Amino acid sequence: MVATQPQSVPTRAHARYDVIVVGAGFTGLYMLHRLRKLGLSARVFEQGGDVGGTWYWNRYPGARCDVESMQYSFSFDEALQREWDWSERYAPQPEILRYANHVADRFDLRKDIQLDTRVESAVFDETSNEWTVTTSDGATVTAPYVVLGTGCLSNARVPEFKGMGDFKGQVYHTGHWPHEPVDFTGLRVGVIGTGSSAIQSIPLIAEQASELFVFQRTANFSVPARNAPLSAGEREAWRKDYAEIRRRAREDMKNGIVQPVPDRGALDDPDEVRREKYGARWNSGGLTFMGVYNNLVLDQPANDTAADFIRERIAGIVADPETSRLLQPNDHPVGSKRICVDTDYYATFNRPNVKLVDIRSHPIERIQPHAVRSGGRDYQVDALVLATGFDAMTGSVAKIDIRGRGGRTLNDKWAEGPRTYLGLMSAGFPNLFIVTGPGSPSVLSNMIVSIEQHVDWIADCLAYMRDRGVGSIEATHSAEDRWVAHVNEVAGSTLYPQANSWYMGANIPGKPQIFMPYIGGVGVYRQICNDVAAKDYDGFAMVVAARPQAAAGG
Ligand code: NA7
Repeated sequence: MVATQPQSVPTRAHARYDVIVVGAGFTGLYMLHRLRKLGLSARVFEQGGDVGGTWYWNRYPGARCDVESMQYSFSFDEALQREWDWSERYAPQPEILRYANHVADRFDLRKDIQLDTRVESAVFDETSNEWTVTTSDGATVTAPYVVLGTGCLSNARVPEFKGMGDFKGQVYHTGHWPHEPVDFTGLRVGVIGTGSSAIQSIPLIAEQASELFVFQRTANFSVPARNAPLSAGEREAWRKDYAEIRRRAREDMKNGIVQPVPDRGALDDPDEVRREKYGARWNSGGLTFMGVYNNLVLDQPANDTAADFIRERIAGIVADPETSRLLQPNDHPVGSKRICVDTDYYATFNRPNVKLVDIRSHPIERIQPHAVRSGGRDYQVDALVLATGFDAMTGSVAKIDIRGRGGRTLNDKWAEGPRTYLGLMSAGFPNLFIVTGPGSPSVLSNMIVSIEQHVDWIADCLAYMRDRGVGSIEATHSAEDRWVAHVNEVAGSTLYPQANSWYMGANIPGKPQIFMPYIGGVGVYRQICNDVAAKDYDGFAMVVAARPQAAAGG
Protein backbone atom coordinates (compact mmCIF):
# COMPACT_ATOMS: atom_id res chain seq x y z
CA MET A 1 0.00 0.00 0.00
CA VAL A 2 0.91 3.55 -0.48
CA ALA A 3 0.14 6.04 2.24
CA THR A 4 2.92 6.40 4.73
CA GLN A 5 2.14 9.98 5.57
CA PRO A 6 0.88 11.12 8.95
CA GLN A 7 -2.88 11.05 9.02
CA SER A 8 -4.96 14.19 9.29
CA VAL A 9 -6.01 15.85 12.50
CA PRO A 10 -9.64 15.77 13.60
CA THR A 11 -11.74 18.88 13.24
CA ARG A 12 -12.48 21.10 16.18
CA ALA A 13 -16.17 20.96 16.97
CA HIS A 14 -17.99 24.00 15.50
CA ALA A 15 -15.05 25.01 13.33
CA ARG A 16 -15.71 27.45 10.53
CA TYR A 17 -14.11 27.45 7.09
CA ASP A 18 -14.58 29.34 3.86
CA VAL A 19 -15.22 26.15 1.92
CA ILE A 20 -16.00 22.57 2.85
CA VAL A 21 -15.07 19.98 0.23
CA VAL A 22 -16.60 16.52 0.31
CA GLY A 23 -14.23 13.82 -0.97
CA ALA A 24 -10.46 13.61 -1.40
CA GLY A 25 -10.33 12.03 -4.84
CA PHE A 26 -8.81 13.94 -7.72
CA THR A 27 -11.52 16.59 -7.36
CA GLY A 28 -10.94 17.19 -3.66
CA LEU A 29 -7.17 17.33 -4.09
CA TYR A 30 -7.20 19.87 -6.89
CA MET A 31 -10.03 21.91 -5.36
CA LEU A 32 -8.12 22.24 -2.12
CA HIS A 33 -5.01 23.31 -4.02
CA ARG A 34 -6.95 26.01 -5.89
CA LEU A 35 -8.72 27.25 -2.76
CA ARG A 36 -5.39 27.60 -0.99
CA LYS A 37 -4.09 29.67 -3.89
CA LEU A 38 -7.08 31.98 -3.44
CA GLY A 39 -6.21 32.37 0.22
CA LEU A 40 -9.39 30.61 1.34
CA SER A 41 -9.59 28.27 4.28
CA ALA A 42 -10.90 24.83 3.42
CA ARG A 43 -11.55 21.49 5.01
CA VAL A 44 -11.82 18.28 3.02
CA PHE A 45 -13.73 15.34 4.47
CA GLU A 46 -13.02 11.91 3.07
CA GLN A 47 -14.81 8.74 4.09
CA GLY A 48 -11.98 6.49 2.92
CA GLY A 49 -8.84 5.76 4.90
CA ASP A 50 -6.72 7.71 2.43
CA VAL A 51 -6.91 9.99 -0.58
CA GLY A 52 -7.59 8.72 -4.12
CA GLY A 53 -11.39 8.35 -4.31
CA THR A 54 -12.42 5.74 -6.83
CA TRP A 55 -8.80 4.53 -7.02
CA TYR A 56 -8.77 4.00 -3.28
CA TRP A 57 -11.81 1.71 -3.41
CA ASN A 58 -11.44 -0.14 -6.70
CA ARG A 59 -8.52 -2.45 -5.93
CA TYR A 60 -9.77 -5.54 -7.71
CA PRO A 61 -7.27 -7.58 -9.74
CA GLY A 62 -6.57 -6.00 -13.11
CA ALA A 63 -8.07 -2.61 -12.18
CA ARG A 64 -6.64 0.07 -14.40
CA CYS A 65 -7.78 3.21 -16.12
CA ASP A 66 -9.21 2.90 -19.63
CA VAL A 67 -7.73 6.29 -20.58
CA GLU A 68 -4.00 6.35 -21.32
CA SER A 69 -1.95 7.54 -18.35
CA MET A 70 -0.26 10.38 -20.20
CA GLN A 71 -3.75 11.81 -20.68
CA TYR A 72 -5.35 10.62 -17.44
CA SER A 73 -3.24 12.87 -15.25
CA PHE A 74 -3.30 16.42 -13.95
CA SER A 75 -2.19 19.18 -16.30
CA PHE A 76 -2.39 22.08 -13.86
CA ASP A 77 1.23 21.90 -12.78
CA GLU A 78 4.00 21.82 -15.35
CA ALA A 79 6.62 20.31 -13.05
CA LEU A 80 4.22 17.57 -11.93
CA GLN A 81 3.44 16.45 -15.45
CA ARG A 82 7.11 16.53 -16.43
CA GLU A 83 8.37 14.68 -13.37
CA TRP A 84 5.83 11.94 -12.77
CA ASP A 85 6.80 8.91 -14.85
CA TRP A 86 3.94 6.58 -15.73
CA SER A 87 5.19 3.05 -16.16
CA GLU A 88 2.57 1.69 -18.56
CA ARG A 89 0.30 2.88 -21.33
CA TYR A 90 -2.67 2.30 -18.99
CA ALA A 91 -1.61 2.72 -15.40
CA PRO A 92 -2.74 0.02 -12.99
CA GLN A 93 -4.78 1.05 -9.96
CA PRO A 94 -1.90 0.92 -7.42
CA GLU A 95 0.12 3.33 -9.54
CA ILE A 96 -2.80 5.77 -9.93
CA LEU A 97 -3.30 5.62 -6.18
CA ARG A 98 0.41 6.33 -5.66
CA TYR A 99 0.01 9.30 -7.97
CA ALA A 100 -2.93 10.64 -5.92
CA ASN A 101 -0.82 10.28 -2.79
CA HIS A 102 2.09 11.96 -4.50
CA VAL A 103 -0.11 14.93 -5.43
CA ALA A 104 -1.37 15.17 -1.84
CA ASP A 105 2.20 15.24 -0.52
CA ARG A 106 3.74 17.36 -3.23
CA PHE A 107 1.25 20.17 -2.66
CA ASP A 108 1.16 19.63 1.10
CA LEU A 109 -2.57 18.99 1.06
CA ARG A 110 -2.92 16.44 3.84
CA LYS A 111 -3.14 18.86 6.72
CA ASP A 112 -6.53 20.08 5.50
CA ILE A 113 -7.91 16.64 4.72
CA GLN A 114 -9.74 14.68 7.38
CA LEU A 115 -9.84 10.98 6.53
CA ASP A 116 -12.19 8.25 7.73
CA THR A 117 -14.93 10.83 8.05
CA ARG A 118 -18.24 10.76 6.22
CA VAL A 119 -20.24 13.90 5.66
CA GLU A 120 -23.71 13.00 6.89
CA SER A 121 -25.66 16.17 6.35
CA ALA A 122 -25.38 19.67 4.96
CA VAL A 123 -28.06 22.21 5.84
CA PHE A 124 -28.28 25.70 4.36
CA ASP A 125 -29.19 28.64 6.58
CA GLU A 126 -30.95 31.26 4.47
CA THR A 127 -30.33 34.02 6.99
CA SER A 128 -26.58 33.65 7.29
CA ASN A 129 -26.03 32.18 3.81
CA GLU A 130 -24.01 29.40 5.35
CA TRP A 131 -23.95 25.63 5.26
CA THR A 132 -23.79 23.62 8.44
CA VAL A 133 -22.17 20.27 7.84
CA THR A 134 -22.25 17.36 10.25
CA THR A 135 -19.77 14.53 10.00
CA SER A 136 -19.62 10.94 11.15
CA ASP A 137 -17.27 11.84 14.02
CA GLY A 138 -20.01 13.98 15.53
CA ALA A 139 -18.47 17.32 14.60
CA THR A 140 -20.40 20.24 13.16
CA VAL A 141 -18.65 22.68 10.88
CA THR A 142 -19.89 25.69 8.97
CA ALA A 143 -18.90 27.36 5.74
CA PRO A 144 -20.49 29.67 3.20
CA TYR A 145 -19.62 27.20 0.43
CA VAL A 146 -19.71 23.44 -0.02
CA VAL A 147 -18.16 21.60 -2.97
CA LEU A 148 -19.27 18.03 -3.62
CA GLY A 149 -16.39 16.00 -5.01
CA THR A 150 -18.10 12.76 -4.17
CA GLY A 151 -17.31 10.99 -7.41
CA CYS A 152 -19.47 9.23 -9.94
CA LEU A 153 -18.46 5.61 -9.39
CA SER A 154 -17.80 5.40 -5.68
CA ASN A 155 -21.05 4.09 -4.32
CA ALA A 156 -20.77 0.32 -4.81
CA ARG A 157 -24.03 -1.46 -5.43
CA VAL A 158 -24.81 -4.89 -4.00
CA PRO A 159 -27.95 -6.38 -5.54
CA GLU A 160 -30.30 -8.22 -3.25
CA PHE A 161 -30.01 -11.87 -4.19
CA LYS A 162 -32.21 -14.23 -2.25
CA GLY A 163 -30.19 -16.27 0.22
CA MET A 164 -27.12 -14.00 0.08
CA GLY A 165 -26.80 -14.09 3.84
CA ASP A 166 -26.57 -17.89 3.79
CA PHE A 167 -23.45 -17.98 1.63
CA LYS A 168 -20.58 -19.56 3.57
CA GLY A 169 -17.65 -18.34 1.48
CA GLN A 170 -16.08 -14.92 1.09
CA VAL A 171 -18.00 -12.27 -0.86
CA TYR A 172 -16.13 -9.41 -2.53
CA HIS A 173 -17.40 -6.36 -4.38
CA THR A 174 -14.99 -5.03 -7.02
CA GLY A 175 -15.66 -1.48 -5.84
CA HIS A 176 -14.94 -2.34 -2.21
CA TRP A 177 -11.98 -4.66 -2.56
CA PRO A 178 -9.87 -5.58 0.50
CA HIS A 179 -6.52 -3.87 0.96
CA GLU A 180 -4.68 -7.16 1.19
CA PRO A 181 -4.28 -9.19 -2.01
CA VAL A 182 -6.96 -11.85 -2.38
CA ASP A 183 -5.69 -15.29 -3.38
CA PHE A 184 -8.18 -17.43 -5.30
CA THR A 185 -5.72 -20.25 -5.90
CA GLY A 186 -7.49 -23.59 -5.88
CA LEU A 187 -10.91 -22.02 -5.22
CA ARG A 188 -14.09 -22.28 -7.22
CA VAL A 189 -15.11 -18.68 -7.87
CA GLY A 190 -18.29 -17.07 -9.17
CA VAL A 191 -18.18 -13.61 -10.75
CA ILE A 192 -21.54 -11.90 -11.08
CA GLY A 193 -21.62 -9.14 -13.70
CA THR A 194 -19.79 -8.54 -16.96
CA GLY A 195 -19.20 -4.78 -16.96
CA SER A 196 -15.80 -3.13 -17.13
CA SER A 197 -14.72 -4.23 -13.64
CA ALA A 198 -15.56 -7.87 -14.38
CA ILE A 199 -13.93 -7.73 -17.79
CA GLN A 200 -10.69 -6.42 -16.27
CA SER A 201 -10.62 -8.87 -13.38
CA ILE A 202 -11.89 -12.11 -14.94
CA PRO A 203 -8.70 -12.98 -16.89
CA LEU A 204 -6.62 -12.68 -13.71
CA ILE A 205 -9.05 -14.49 -11.44
CA ALA A 206 -9.21 -17.27 -14.05
CA GLU A 207 -5.46 -17.79 -13.74
CA GLN A 208 -5.82 -18.60 -10.04
CA ALA A 209 -9.22 -20.20 -9.61
CA SER A 210 -9.64 -23.93 -10.02
CA GLU A 211 -13.01 -23.21 -11.61
CA LEU A 212 -14.54 -19.88 -12.57
CA PHE A 213 -18.22 -19.32 -13.31
CA VAL A 214 -19.05 -16.00 -14.94
CA PHE A 215 -22.70 -15.06 -14.47
CA GLN A 216 -23.65 -12.80 -17.37
CA ARG A 217 -26.91 -10.92 -17.73
CA THR A 218 -25.87 -8.54 -20.50
CA ALA A 219 -22.91 -9.00 -22.81
CA ASN A 220 -20.73 -5.91 -23.24
CA PHE A 221 -18.57 -4.72 -26.10
CA SER A 222 -14.90 -4.83 -25.27
CA VAL A 223 -11.81 -3.96 -27.31
CA PRO A 224 -8.22 -4.94 -26.55
CA ALA A 225 -6.20 -2.50 -24.45
CA ARG A 226 -2.85 -3.44 -26.00
CA ASN A 227 -1.33 -2.31 -22.76
CA ALA A 228 2.47 -2.11 -22.69
CA PRO A 229 5.26 -0.55 -20.67
CA LEU A 230 5.93 3.10 -21.50
CA SER A 231 9.54 3.78 -22.38
CA ALA A 232 11.36 6.97 -21.43
CA GLY A 233 11.42 7.82 -25.13
CA GLU A 234 7.63 7.44 -25.44
CA ARG A 235 7.06 9.62 -22.39
CA GLU A 236 9.36 12.25 -23.85
CA ALA A 237 7.50 12.16 -27.15
CA TRP A 238 4.29 13.02 -25.30
CA ARG A 239 5.97 15.70 -23.25
CA LYS A 240 7.57 17.41 -26.22
CA ASP A 241 4.14 18.57 -27.20
CA TYR A 242 2.35 18.37 -23.88
CA ALA A 243 0.94 21.90 -23.82
CA GLU A 244 -0.69 21.43 -27.22
CA ILE A 245 -1.91 17.91 -26.39
CA ARG A 246 -3.55 19.18 -23.21
CA ARG A 247 -5.11 22.12 -25.06
CA ARG A 248 -6.57 19.81 -27.68
CA ALA A 249 -7.94 17.48 -25.00
CA ARG A 250 -9.68 20.40 -23.32
CA GLU A 251 -10.93 22.27 -26.36
CA ASP A 252 -11.07 20.11 -29.46
CA MET A 253 -12.06 16.64 -28.30
CA LYS A 254 -15.55 15.50 -27.42
CA ASN A 255 -14.42 13.17 -24.67
CA GLY A 256 -11.25 14.94 -23.57
CA ILE A 257 -9.01 12.24 -25.03
CA VAL A 258 -6.69 13.31 -27.83
CA GLN A 259 -7.08 11.04 -30.83
CA PRO A 260 -7.29 11.34 -34.61
CA VAL A 261 -10.45 13.21 -35.59
CA PRO A 262 -12.62 11.33 -38.11
CA ASP A 263 -13.57 13.19 -41.25
CA ARG A 264 -16.42 10.96 -42.35
CA GLY A 265 -19.20 8.63 -41.37
CA ALA A 266 -18.99 4.84 -41.41
CA LEU A 267 -21.10 4.45 -44.53
CA ASP A 268 -18.95 6.88 -46.50
CA ASP A 269 -16.29 4.20 -46.87
CA PRO A 270 -16.62 0.96 -48.85
CA ASP A 271 -16.74 -2.21 -46.83
CA GLU A 272 -13.06 -3.20 -47.28
CA VAL A 273 -11.81 0.25 -46.26
CA ARG A 274 -14.09 0.27 -43.23
CA ARG A 275 -12.85 -3.13 -42.12
CA GLU A 276 -9.29 -2.03 -42.54
CA LYS A 277 -9.88 1.05 -40.40
CA TYR A 278 -11.66 -0.91 -37.66
CA GLY A 279 -8.91 -3.51 -37.82
CA ALA A 280 -6.23 -0.85 -37.40
CA ARG A 281 -7.98 0.59 -34.30
CA TRP A 282 -8.58 -2.90 -32.91
CA ASN A 283 -4.86 -3.57 -33.31
CA SER A 284 -3.75 -0.29 -31.74
CA GLY A 285 -6.21 -0.85 -28.90
CA GLY A 286 -8.23 1.27 -26.52
CA LEU A 287 -11.31 3.44 -26.22
CA THR A 288 -10.51 5.39 -29.36
CA PHE A 289 -12.04 2.52 -31.33
CA MET A 290 -15.28 4.51 -31.25
CA GLY A 291 -13.53 7.44 -32.94
CA VAL A 292 -12.97 5.69 -36.28
CA TYR A 293 -16.01 7.46 -37.70
CA ASN A 294 -17.93 10.55 -36.71
CA ASN A 295 -21.41 9.04 -36.67
CA LEU A 296 -21.06 5.79 -34.73
CA VAL A 297 -23.18 6.97 -31.79
CA LEU A 298 -25.57 8.91 -34.00
CA ASP A 299 -26.67 6.56 -36.74
CA GLN A 300 -27.86 2.99 -36.24
CA PRO A 301 -26.72 1.55 -39.61
CA ALA A 302 -23.29 3.15 -39.05
CA ASN A 303 -23.19 1.76 -35.53
CA ASP A 304 -24.10 -1.70 -36.82
CA THR A 305 -20.91 -1.81 -38.90
CA ALA A 306 -18.75 -1.30 -35.80
CA ALA A 307 -20.84 -3.68 -33.68
CA ASP A 308 -20.66 -6.37 -36.39
CA PHE A 309 -16.90 -5.95 -36.56
CA ILE A 310 -16.51 -6.54 -32.82
CA ARG A 311 -18.94 -9.47 -32.86
CA GLU A 312 -16.89 -11.05 -35.65
CA ARG A 313 -13.73 -10.61 -33.63
CA ILE A 314 -15.35 -12.26 -30.62
CA ALA A 315 -16.46 -15.13 -32.83
CA GLY A 316 -12.90 -15.45 -34.07
CA ILE A 317 -11.47 -15.66 -30.57
CA VAL A 318 -13.94 -17.78 -28.59
CA ALA A 319 -13.84 -21.45 -29.56
CA ASP A 320 -17.09 -22.78 -28.10
CA PRO A 321 -19.94 -21.64 -30.40
CA GLU A 322 -22.56 -21.24 -27.66
CA THR A 323 -20.19 -19.28 -25.39
CA SER A 324 -19.18 -17.15 -28.35
CA ARG A 325 -22.82 -16.45 -29.20
CA LEU A 326 -23.59 -15.42 -25.63
CA LEU A 327 -20.58 -13.12 -25.44
CA GLN A 328 -21.62 -11.19 -28.54
CA PRO A 329 -23.69 -8.19 -27.42
CA ASN A 330 -26.93 -7.80 -29.33
CA ASP A 331 -29.22 -5.61 -27.26
CA HIS A 332 -27.61 -2.18 -27.40
CA PRO A 333 -25.65 -0.08 -29.89
CA VAL A 334 -21.89 -0.28 -29.44
CA GLY A 335 -20.66 2.75 -27.49
CA SER A 336 -24.07 3.51 -25.97
CA LYS A 337 -22.45 2.14 -22.82
CA ARG A 338 -18.79 3.03 -22.46
CA ILE A 339 -16.99 0.24 -24.29
CA CYS A 340 -14.72 -1.86 -22.11
CA VAL A 341 -11.00 -2.14 -22.65
CA ASP A 342 -9.55 -5.53 -21.82
CA THR A 343 -6.53 -7.76 -21.80
CA ASP A 344 -7.42 -11.29 -22.96
CA TYR A 345 -11.03 -11.16 -21.79
CA TYR A 346 -12.60 -13.14 -24.61
CA ALA A 347 -9.71 -15.62 -24.85
CA THR A 348 -10.19 -16.40 -21.15
CA PHE A 349 -13.37 -18.28 -22.10
CA ASN A 350 -11.24 -20.81 -24.00
CA ARG A 351 -9.72 -21.96 -20.73
CA PRO A 352 -11.03 -25.30 -19.52
CA ASN A 353 -11.65 -23.92 -16.01
CA VAL A 354 -13.90 -21.02 -17.13
CA LYS A 355 -17.62 -21.30 -17.83
CA LEU A 356 -20.07 -18.60 -18.89
CA VAL A 357 -23.51 -18.87 -17.31
CA ASP A 358 -26.36 -17.06 -19.04
CA ILE A 359 -28.43 -15.44 -16.32
CA ARG A 360 -30.45 -13.45 -18.84
CA SER A 361 -32.32 -16.64 -19.79
CA HIS A 362 -32.03 -18.13 -16.32
CA PRO A 363 -31.81 -15.39 -13.68
CA ILE A 364 -30.10 -16.17 -10.41
CA GLU A 365 -32.78 -17.81 -8.28
CA ARG A 366 -30.91 -17.73 -5.03
CA ILE A 367 -27.52 -17.98 -3.42
CA GLN A 368 -27.02 -21.27 -1.61
CA PRO A 369 -24.49 -21.77 1.20
CA HIS A 370 -21.95 -23.11 -1.32
CA ALA A 371 -23.45 -22.36 -4.71
CA VAL A 372 -25.24 -19.97 -7.04
CA ARG A 373 -28.52 -21.36 -8.32
CA SER A 374 -29.64 -20.45 -11.83
CA GLY A 375 -31.94 -22.36 -14.17
CA GLY A 376 -32.51 -24.98 -11.47
CA ARG A 377 -28.80 -25.80 -11.39
CA ASP A 378 -26.37 -25.21 -8.52
CA TYR A 379 -22.98 -23.83 -9.55
CA GLN A 380 -20.68 -24.75 -6.68
CA VAL A 381 -18.47 -21.87 -5.58
CA ASP A 382 -16.16 -21.15 -2.64
CA ALA A 383 -16.01 -17.39 -3.20
CA LEU A 384 -18.20 -14.80 -4.89
CA VAL A 385 -17.11 -11.64 -6.68
CA LEU A 386 -19.83 -9.08 -7.19
CA ALA A 387 -18.84 -6.95 -10.16
CA THR A 388 -22.28 -5.40 -10.06
CA GLY A 389 -21.41 -1.73 -10.45
CA PHE A 390 -22.41 1.46 -8.72
CA ASP A 391 -25.29 3.72 -7.95
CA ALA A 392 -23.58 6.02 -10.40
CA MET A 393 -23.39 9.81 -10.58
CA THR A 394 -26.03 10.55 -7.97
CA GLY A 395 -25.62 7.66 -5.48
CA SER A 396 -22.94 9.26 -3.32
CA VAL A 397 -24.69 12.62 -3.28
CA ALA A 398 -27.97 10.95 -2.32
CA LYS A 399 -26.38 9.40 0.76
CA ILE A 400 -25.83 12.87 2.23
CA ASP A 401 -28.84 14.59 3.77
CA ILE A 402 -28.59 17.86 1.87
CA ARG A 403 -31.16 20.55 2.70
CA GLY A 404 -31.38 23.80 0.79
CA ARG A 405 -33.91 26.61 0.72
CA GLY A 406 -37.01 26.02 2.79
CA GLY A 407 -35.43 22.87 4.21
CA ARG A 408 -36.10 20.97 0.97
CA THR A 409 -33.83 17.99 0.50
CA LEU A 410 -31.85 17.45 -2.68
CA ASN A 411 -33.15 13.88 -2.76
CA ASP A 412 -36.69 15.21 -2.80
CA LYS A 413 -35.88 17.67 -5.57
CA TRP A 414 -34.16 14.96 -7.58
CA ALA A 415 -36.83 12.31 -6.96
CA GLU A 416 -37.78 12.35 -10.65
CA GLY A 417 -34.15 12.54 -11.76
CA PRO A 418 -31.29 14.96 -11.15
CA ARG A 419 -31.77 18.57 -12.24
CA THR A 420 -28.86 20.96 -12.47
CA TYR A 421 -27.68 24.01 -14.31
CA LEU A 422 -24.47 23.04 -16.17
CA GLY A 423 -24.13 20.10 -13.80
CA LEU A 424 -22.57 22.60 -11.40
CA MET A 425 -25.44 23.76 -9.20
CA SER A 426 -29.06 22.90 -8.52
CA ALA A 427 -31.67 25.65 -8.03
CA GLY A 428 -32.74 25.98 -4.42
CA PHE A 429 -29.31 24.97 -3.14
CA PRO A 430 -27.24 28.16 -3.01
CA ASN A 431 -23.45 28.04 -2.65
CA LEU A 432 -23.41 24.27 -3.23
CA PHE A 433 -21.19 23.26 -6.13
CA ILE A 434 -21.08 19.82 -7.70
CA VAL A 435 -18.04 18.59 -9.60
CA THR A 436 -18.62 16.31 -12.61
CA GLY A 437 -22.27 16.13 -11.64
CA PRO A 438 -25.26 15.02 -13.72
CA GLY A 439 -25.79 17.46 -16.56
CA SER A 440 -22.04 17.80 -17.24
CA PRO A 441 -19.86 15.64 -19.56
CA SER A 442 -18.55 13.77 -16.53
CA VAL A 443 -18.41 10.01 -17.05
CA LEU A 444 -18.52 10.37 -20.83
CA SER A 445 -15.18 12.11 -20.70
CA ASN A 446 -11.62 11.82 -19.51
CA MET A 447 -12.55 12.56 -15.90
CA ILE A 448 -9.41 14.49 -15.07
CA VAL A 449 -10.01 16.92 -17.92
CA SER A 450 -13.54 17.46 -16.63
CA ILE A 451 -12.46 17.74 -13.00
CA GLU A 452 -9.85 20.38 -13.78
CA GLN A 453 -12.35 22.38 -15.79
CA HIS A 454 -14.99 22.32 -13.04
CA VAL A 455 -12.57 23.08 -10.25
CA ASP A 456 -11.08 26.01 -12.20
CA TRP A 457 -14.55 27.34 -12.99
CA ILE A 458 -15.63 27.13 -9.35
CA ALA A 459 -12.40 28.73 -8.09
CA ASP A 460 -12.74 31.57 -10.60
CA CYS A 461 -16.36 32.01 -9.57
CA LEU A 462 -15.42 32.26 -5.89
CA ALA A 463 -12.76 34.86 -6.72
CA TYR A 464 -15.30 36.84 -8.75
CA MET A 465 -17.75 36.79 -5.85
CA ARG A 466 -15.10 37.79 -3.37
CA ASP A 467 -14.02 40.73 -5.51
CA ARG A 468 -17.58 41.99 -5.66
CA GLY A 469 -18.67 41.26 -2.11
CA VAL A 470 -21.19 38.68 -3.30
CA GLY A 471 -22.40 36.38 -0.53
CA SER A 472 -24.42 33.82 -2.43
CA ILE A 473 -24.80 32.27 -5.85
CA GLU A 474 -27.64 30.08 -6.98
CA ALA A 475 -28.79 28.60 -10.26
CA THR A 476 -32.07 30.11 -11.36
CA HIS A 477 -34.96 27.74 -12.03
CA SER A 478 -35.38 29.04 -15.57
CA ALA A 479 -31.69 28.52 -16.44
CA GLU A 480 -31.85 25.05 -14.93
CA ASP A 481 -35.00 24.17 -16.91
CA ARG A 482 -33.38 25.30 -20.13
CA TRP A 483 -30.21 23.33 -19.38
CA VAL A 484 -32.04 20.12 -18.49
CA ALA A 485 -34.03 20.41 -21.72
CA HIS A 486 -30.82 20.94 -23.68
CA VAL A 487 -29.09 17.95 -22.05
CA ASN A 488 -32.07 15.76 -22.91
CA GLU A 489 -32.33 17.10 -26.43
CA VAL A 490 -28.66 16.37 -27.15
CA ALA A 491 -28.96 12.88 -25.64
CA GLY A 492 -32.10 12.25 -27.67
CA SER A 493 -30.27 12.95 -30.90
CA THR A 494 -27.88 10.05 -30.23
CA LEU A 495 -28.11 6.30 -29.76
CA TYR A 496 -27.10 6.52 -26.06
CA PRO A 497 -30.57 6.38 -24.52
CA GLN A 498 -31.16 3.02 -26.25
CA ALA A 499 -28.99 1.18 -23.75
CA ASN A 500 -30.14 0.18 -20.30
CA SER A 501 -27.02 1.71 -18.84
CA TRP A 502 -26.07 3.30 -15.57
CA TYR A 503 -25.91 6.57 -17.52
CA MET A 504 -29.70 6.23 -17.47
CA GLY A 505 -29.92 5.04 -13.88
CA ALA A 506 -31.25 1.79 -15.38
CA ASN A 507 -29.14 -0.44 -13.12
CA ILE A 508 -30.80 0.66 -9.89
CA PRO A 509 -34.34 -0.63 -9.33
CA GLY A 510 -36.68 2.33 -8.86
CA LYS A 511 -34.15 4.97 -9.94
CA PRO A 512 -35.69 7.44 -12.41
CA GLN A 513 -34.50 6.78 -15.94
CA ILE A 514 -33.03 9.99 -17.21
CA PHE A 515 -29.89 10.31 -19.29
CA MET A 516 -27.56 11.94 -16.77
CA PRO A 517 -24.34 13.08 -18.46
CA TYR A 518 -24.12 15.88 -21.06
CA ILE A 519 -23.18 14.50 -24.47
CA GLY A 520 -22.35 17.81 -26.14
CA GLY A 521 -18.62 17.20 -25.58
CA VAL A 522 -16.06 18.71 -23.23
CA GLY A 523 -14.93 21.39 -25.71
CA VAL A 524 -18.44 22.70 -26.37
CA TYR A 525 -19.33 22.42 -22.70
CA ARG A 526 -16.23 24.35 -21.62
CA GLN A 527 -17.12 27.12 -24.03
CA ILE A 528 -20.65 27.30 -22.63
CA CYS A 529 -19.33 27.51 -19.06
CA ASN A 530 -16.81 30.18 -20.05
CA ASP A 531 -19.49 32.21 -21.82
CA VAL A 532 -21.76 31.99 -18.76
CA ALA A 533 -18.92 33.30 -16.57
CA ALA A 534 -18.02 36.03 -19.06
CA LYS A 535 -21.63 37.22 -18.95
CA ASP A 536 -21.37 37.75 -15.20
CA TYR A 537 -22.58 34.24 -14.45
CA ASP A 538 -25.63 34.32 -16.65
CA GLY A 539 -28.36 32.06 -15.30
CA PHE A 540 -27.09 32.30 -11.74
CA ALA A 541 -28.55 34.68 -9.18
CA MET A 542 -25.94 36.41 -7.06
CA VAL A 543 -26.76 38.32 -3.90
CA VAL A 544 -24.40 40.85 -2.40
CA ALA A 545 -23.48 39.94 1.16
CA ALA A 546 -25.20 41.91 3.89
CA ARG A 547 -21.93 41.82 5.77
CA PRO A 548 -18.39 40.96 4.70
CA GLN A 549 -18.05 37.26 4.02
CA ALA A 550 -15.44 35.05 5.60
CA ALA A 551 -14.77 33.93 2.05
CA ALA A 552 -13.10 37.28 1.60
CA GLY A 553 -10.12 35.17 2.48
CA GLY A 554 -6.94 35.85 4.30
P1 NA7 B 1 -21.23 -1.83 -14.55
O1 NA7 B 1 -20.71 -1.39 -15.86
O2 NA7 B 1 -22.46 -1.17 -14.01
O3 NA7 B 1 -21.47 -3.40 -14.62
C1 NA7 B 1 -22.20 -4.09 -13.67
C2 NA7 B 1 -22.46 -5.50 -14.13
O4 NA7 B 1 -23.17 -6.20 -13.12
C3 NA7 B 1 -23.31 -5.58 -15.39
O5 NA7 B 1 -22.86 -6.64 -16.18
C4 NA7 B 1 -24.69 -5.85 -14.83
O6 NA7 B 1 -25.56 -6.49 -15.72
C5 NA7 B 1 -24.37 -6.76 -13.68
N1 NA7 B 1 -25.42 -6.77 -12.68
C6 NA7 B 1 -25.82 -5.74 -11.89
N2 NA7 B 1 -26.83 -6.13 -11.10
C7 NA7 B 1 -27.08 -7.41 -11.41
C8 NA7 B 1 -28.00 -8.37 -10.93
N3 NA7 B 1 -28.89 -8.05 -10.00
N4 NA7 B 1 -27.98 -9.60 -11.46
C9 NA7 B 1 -27.07 -9.91 -12.39
N5 NA7 B 1 -26.16 -9.06 -12.90
C10 NA7 B 1 -26.17 -7.83 -12.40
O7 NA7 B 1 -20.12 -1.66 -13.41
P2 NA7 B 1 -18.55 -1.83 -13.52
O8 NA7 B 1 -18.02 -1.74 -12.15
O9 NA7 B 1 -18.18 -3.01 -14.30
O10 NA7 B 1 -18.08 -0.59 -14.38
C11 NA7 B 1 -18.43 0.73 -14.04
C12 NA7 B 1 -17.60 1.74 -14.80
O11 NA7 B 1 -16.30 1.77 -14.23
C13 NA7 B 1 -17.34 1.43 -16.24
O12 NA7 B 1 -18.34 1.85 -17.09
C14 NA7 B 1 -16.04 2.17 -16.52
O13 NA7 B 1 -16.30 3.50 -16.88
C15 NA7 B 1 -15.34 2.13 -15.21
P3 NA7 B 1 -26.59 -5.60 -16.61
O14 NA7 B 1 -25.74 -4.90 -17.63
O15 NA7 B 1 -27.25 -4.63 -15.66
O16 NA7 B 1 -27.53 -6.57 -17.18
